[in-house]
Amino acid sequence: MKISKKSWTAVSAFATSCVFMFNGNSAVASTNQKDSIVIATSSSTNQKDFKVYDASSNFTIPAEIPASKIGLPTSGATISSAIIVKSDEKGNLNGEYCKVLGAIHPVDKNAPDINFQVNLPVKWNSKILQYGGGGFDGALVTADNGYYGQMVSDPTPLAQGYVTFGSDSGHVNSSYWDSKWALNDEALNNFASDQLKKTKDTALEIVHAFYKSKPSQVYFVGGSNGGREALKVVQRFPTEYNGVICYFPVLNWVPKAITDSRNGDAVKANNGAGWISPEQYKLVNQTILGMDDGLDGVKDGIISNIYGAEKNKDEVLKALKNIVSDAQIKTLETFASPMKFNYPLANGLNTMPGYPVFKGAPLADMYLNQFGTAPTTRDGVMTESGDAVIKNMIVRDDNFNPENFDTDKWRDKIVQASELLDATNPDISAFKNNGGKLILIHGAGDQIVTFQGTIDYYNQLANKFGKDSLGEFVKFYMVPGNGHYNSETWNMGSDTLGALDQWVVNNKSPENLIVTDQSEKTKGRTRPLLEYPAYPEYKGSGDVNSAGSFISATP
Ligand SMILES: [Ca+2]
Repeated sequence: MKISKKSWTAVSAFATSCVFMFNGNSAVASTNQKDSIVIATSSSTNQKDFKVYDASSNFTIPAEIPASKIGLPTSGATISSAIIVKSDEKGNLNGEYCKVLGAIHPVDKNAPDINFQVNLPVKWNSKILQYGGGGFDGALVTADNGYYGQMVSDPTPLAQGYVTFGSDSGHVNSSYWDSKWALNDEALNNFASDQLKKTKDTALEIVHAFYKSKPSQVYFVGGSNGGREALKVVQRFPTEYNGVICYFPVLNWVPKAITDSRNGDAVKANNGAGWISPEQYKLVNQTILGMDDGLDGVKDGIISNIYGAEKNKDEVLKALKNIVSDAQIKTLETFASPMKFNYPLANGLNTMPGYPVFKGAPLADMYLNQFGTAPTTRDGVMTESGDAVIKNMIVRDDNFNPENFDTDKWRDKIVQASELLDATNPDISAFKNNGGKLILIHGAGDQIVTFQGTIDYYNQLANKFGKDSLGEFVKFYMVPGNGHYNSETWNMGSDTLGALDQWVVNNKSPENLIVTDQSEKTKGRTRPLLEYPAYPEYKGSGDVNSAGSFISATP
C-alpha cells in the first residue's frame, strides 16, 4: 500500500475494507466500509491519479483527462469519484466493478459539463458498451442496468463483463421537456451528437488506464432519442464503433417535432372539437384491433399483419364513424397523415411520415397519451415535446409561441436544426467498410415514434447498398404490438447484444431470433423476430403463445 501526496489511495484487504483519504501531508483512514470503497473525490488540487486496490489486483484511474485526448473540443475531463462496488454489495447484480463518475468540461464557460459514469468490471470481456439516453436526455445514464429490450432475467451487460458507460449528454433537465439549456450552442451541439464522441473518448482513456489495454470492440445501444444517438454514431463516427443496436429511433428529430406540434394544433382547433378522451380512444383502438387482429391468422390481441391493416383502412374508418364525431375522425386522419415541407431538410428529405393510427399503434394508452388531458390544454406528450423543440432547438427563443408554426417563414432555422439534429444520412459506407454491424428494431405498436420513419430510412439504405449487400451489415426487425418502451400489448425481450456480438466478432449473422413478451399480464409469449417486411403468421395449429406456431409471412 502506498499513499502519496499526489494521489488518493484506498485499500481493500479482503474481508475488511479501508478508506484512505488524502488530507494535507497525512492520510486519514476509516475502516469497515463494507459496502463500497470510496477511492477519492476531486477536491484535492494536487491529485494526479486514483490508485485503486482490491483483493486481487490494483488499478489506476487518471484524475484528469486532457482535452488533447478527446477528439472534439473540450476543456478536458476530471474524475470526481471512483468506487469499487463489491460483488456482494446489497442490490448489486453486476459483479465486482469500479464505478467512475466525472465530468467533461466545455470550451464555453457558460455551457454545462457533460456528466458521465463509467463502470469497469474486474472481470472484463475486453469490450465496451455505450448507452444512449432518452427524451431530451439531461439525466445521467448510469449504464449499470440492463438495456431496453433485453430479457430482464438475463445478466446486465456489466455483469457479462462489458465496460458500460453513459452521460447526461451535457445538460441537466429541470423537467422532462425542459429545453432552455438548448439556447447555449455548445450544449445543443453536445446534445445533437458531439457528446457521444466526447464521452466515448473519455471512457476509452479511463479504460486504457484501468486495464492497460484497448478494447477489442466498441458498441452502442439506445432507444428513442437514444436510437437517434445510435444512428448518429453510425453516421458521424462510423469507424469508431464496431456494432450498434438502435431501438425505435427519433431519427427525424426536427420534422417530427414540427409535425407533433401541428398535431397539437389539430386537437385544439375549433375549441378542441377534435379532442379524443382516453375512454373514447380505447373504443377506437379496440375497434381497429377487432377488425385487423385476425389478419395474421390468430386473434391474439396483436396486429402483426400491418399491411393487411393498411388495406382495411376504409372499412375501419366506416366503423369508427359510429364511435366518434367527424371532428375526431379528422384528428385521427391528421395524426396519420404525413407532413410535407416546401423545401428539402437534411439529406434531401421533405416529408415526415404520419403515425400508423389505422394499423393499430395506440396514440393513447395507459403509458402515453398524444391527445392531452383536455380539449384545449395542448399537453399531449408529443405536442409538448414538439413545442419545446421548436422554441429552443429551432427558433432558439424560449418565449416563442409554437402554435400554428409557419414552416416557410422559419425555413433557414428549420434546415439548420435538421442538419444538426436529424440522423437521416443513408451514406454509411464508412461504417460498412470498417466492418460495422447495425441492428435496427422498431415496434409496430409504437405510440409516439412512427415506425414508418425507420422503414423509410431502411428503404433508403436498401436503395443505396442493395438489399443483399445491406443485409451483410444492417438488420431491421419489426416487433408486432410492441410500444415505445412500454405498451399494453407486448414488451420485447431478446438477447440483442449477444446477437450483435456474435455478428461482429464471429461474423455469425443473426438468424432464427426469438422475441419474448415481458408484459405483466402476458409474460412469456414468444414470436419469431423477423426481418422487415416479414411478419409472424399463425400456422393454424399449435400453441398461440409459442414462436414455433408461427411462420414468416411477407406482404
Ligand atoms: Ca393477431
